[in-house]
Amino acid sequence: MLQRSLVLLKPDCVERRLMGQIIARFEAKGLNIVAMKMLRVTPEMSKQHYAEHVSKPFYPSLEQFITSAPIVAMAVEGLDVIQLIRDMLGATSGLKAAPGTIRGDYSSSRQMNLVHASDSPESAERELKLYFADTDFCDHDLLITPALRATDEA
Ligand code: 3AN
Repeated sequence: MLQRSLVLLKPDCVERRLMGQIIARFEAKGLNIVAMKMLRVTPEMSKQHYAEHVSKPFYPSLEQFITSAPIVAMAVEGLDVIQLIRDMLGATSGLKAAPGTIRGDYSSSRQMNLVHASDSPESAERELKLYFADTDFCDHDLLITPALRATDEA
């Protein structure tokens, strides 16, 4: 099924100048970036984004981190892309993420794990609205789509 996922290149990714390498992995996989912006997450946005974690003991540290420097937000489109990107990222902690995954290759931390991606269609819908207005999306069919998958794979 064609889906969209909210992907964040977190402050550690921006600070470590790994943005290009991470984006390149999504592009090489054949995924389609349909919206993108750099921004600073505010404490209010953090509380909305991490609503499930707000009452947990580690939340203050998480908020401090995610608001500490700019991030890059992207809407990434592709077939079954929500689970696919989670698989590309690997386990939450870079120490546990399998080699070959983005976190497994570039992170050694649970907090500084470089990239966030939506974990379900419901999360994706909620999170995309937090970062993007309807007018931010650039819908376009890539000319190379026929080279990426068969027409009956949609
Ligand atoms: P993912 O980014 O893989 O969806 P989440 O949403 O479970 O992972 O966690 C988001 C962030 O919350 C993590 N990157 C980490 O900074 C923090 N976090 C999650 N679980 C814990 C925990 N048990 N102890 C400390 N921090 C945590």
